[in-house]
Amino acid sequence: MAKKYYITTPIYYPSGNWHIGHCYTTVICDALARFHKLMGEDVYFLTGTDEHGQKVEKEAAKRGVEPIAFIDPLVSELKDMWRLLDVKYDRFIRTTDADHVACVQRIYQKLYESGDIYKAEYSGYYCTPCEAFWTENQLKGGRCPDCGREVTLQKEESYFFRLSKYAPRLLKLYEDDPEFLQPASRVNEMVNNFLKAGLQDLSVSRTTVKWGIPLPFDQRHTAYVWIDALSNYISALGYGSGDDSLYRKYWPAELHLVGKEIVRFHAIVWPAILMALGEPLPKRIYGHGWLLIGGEKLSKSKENARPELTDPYELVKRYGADAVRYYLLREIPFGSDGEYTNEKFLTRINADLANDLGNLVSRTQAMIVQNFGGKVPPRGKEEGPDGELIAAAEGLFEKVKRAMDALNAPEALGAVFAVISRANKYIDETTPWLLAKDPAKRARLGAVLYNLAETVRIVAVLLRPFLPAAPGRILSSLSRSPEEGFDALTFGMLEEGAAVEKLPPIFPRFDIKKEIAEAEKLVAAKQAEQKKGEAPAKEKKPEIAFDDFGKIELRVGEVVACERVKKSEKLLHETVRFGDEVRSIVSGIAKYYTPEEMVGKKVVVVTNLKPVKLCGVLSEGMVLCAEDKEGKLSLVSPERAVESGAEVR
Ligand code: ME8
Repeated sequence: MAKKYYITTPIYYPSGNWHIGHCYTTVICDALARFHKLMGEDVYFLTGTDEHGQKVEKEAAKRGVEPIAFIDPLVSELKDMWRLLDVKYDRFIRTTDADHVACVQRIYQKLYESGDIYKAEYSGYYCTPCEAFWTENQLKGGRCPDCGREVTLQKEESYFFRLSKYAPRLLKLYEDDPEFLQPASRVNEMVNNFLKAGLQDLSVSRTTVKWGIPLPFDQRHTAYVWIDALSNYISALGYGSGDDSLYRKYWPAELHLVGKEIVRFHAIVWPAILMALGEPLPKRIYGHGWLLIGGEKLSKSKENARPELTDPYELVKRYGADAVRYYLLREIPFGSDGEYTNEKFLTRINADLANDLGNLVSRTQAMIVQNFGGKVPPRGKEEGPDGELIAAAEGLFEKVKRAMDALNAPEALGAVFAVISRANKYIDETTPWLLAKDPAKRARLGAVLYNLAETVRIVAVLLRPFLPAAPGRILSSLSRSPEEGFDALTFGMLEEGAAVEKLPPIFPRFDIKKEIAEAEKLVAAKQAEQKKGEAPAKEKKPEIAFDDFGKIELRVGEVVACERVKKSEKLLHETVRFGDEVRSIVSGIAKYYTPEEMVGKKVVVVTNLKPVKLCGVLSEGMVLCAEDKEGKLSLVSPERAVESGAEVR
């Protein structure tokens, strides 16, 4: 039976502004999944979106839409990005999927029944962007230790997970199984920063967040987003459902690949939950480094993700999926951070793809077409540097495999490109252009070109996990299947007489200066457009005399009744009391306040405006509001309690 290989990416926050830092984890997972499929293994590759929580709830409310209406287009964008980058997953899970919701509820129920979840009061610091709780000691200068942003003190009734109970087992796990969490530096981080000090029980429910999964035993509470999110790794396989065949087949996962900032959740909280459920633990968690810009994490919420330079859609459109994937897989030393610049990206793809690989392929094809009528020449006798090239090509699979077992795509690609360089050097050593001039050396020319074509074939097969497009085209040009697999890595399988086609350059060479100048131009144009779109600075009104101001009558009124104005989306009709007097007032605030919210509010009203009728309803005054940059209105109210009818001066 084929070996099982279950691999996961983290599930992404539906935040939009996707940048190439986001692509990093998933492109590596895709390369690993493709590699293991080519190894003949039974692979299941999972990715998806993490859709619940306060952040989404707030963003949706800001836009005046339901959370799901806010999320859906962002999820489509993310899926488009994976399609564009040729990422082939087996399932895209959304935490709003019904089967996931049911599974999370089952997990909570089970932990509640076993006593691992209990009710108490929560008091702690919450970082909304990171959806993470911190104790006072863990804060850095009073701020979130992960992102440096403000935290809020929260107190509420909450259910807790007995995380503290699992600290000794977690410590033992790290000791017994050095493979479990990698690289090793992350183990030290977990032990020194968290486990040594002892773990506190974890608050795993909220009453203040409505956009979440209701707990089955207490519907007033929703599940803490990280428990909801981590559960995706088993809910996607039907854990605990009527059909758990995928779970039985694929769990435990071979690898959870995650960014280093979320190792804490994966290496402490997740195994503890699985221990509490009595389920096996994933075999390996790897915390990779970040793509940096100017030394800082490339991040959607920071200014540094300048779209034209870091937008994967733009990059793939200009340079192709193979190039973007190659850069991500080759350039950043695995496990460490790597600085991203357009220059580094272009330099890397020019040097490796256009020059080294592109030249080897085109020179080999051209010489076979020119000298052998586009037919693979006979293999011939081995001599000179042949043995070294053949050994390099034949030994390549082992090197790539060793690197991929260590998840090290840069090393695997380094090995492939070392063989490509060896082959280019072989051309210089054997000088086939000179051999072609001497009819007596035709057999030798044939042998040299055979060795080159066969090296190109082997290299193409081994590039398949990393680059989804070019290797298939190279293989087809040698009359081989574009899907040629790892069972065809023996040197000498290319058949004499097979047709060889001369392809147009597979990777164009880019003029780096010109490309960068164009990207900068795009950024400037986009910024100018954004400026245009911004509301023009409000013109200052002319100065007025105090007497003019004195003509305006402002009074505090209390809203005693309120309803929507029929046939208008904008207007509310309020009945406002000023001492003994009651007035009818119409205001354009229906987008920002419900009629129920308005009743009982004290508002400031201009009471000597000439009455008008709005949508047929009499308005005898104007309620004052402040308007923010996005045009959102907030009522102006007296800061302390005052009687209705009080004058405002
Ligand atoms: O963390 N460089 O989601 P996310 C490298 N929903 N990788 C980067 C990066 C950068 N500059 N920026 C982001 C979450 N990433 C949670 C996960 S899993 C149960 C819940 C990576 O959308 C990041 O490290 O913030 C992570 O692996 C992935 O993008 C998704 O991050």
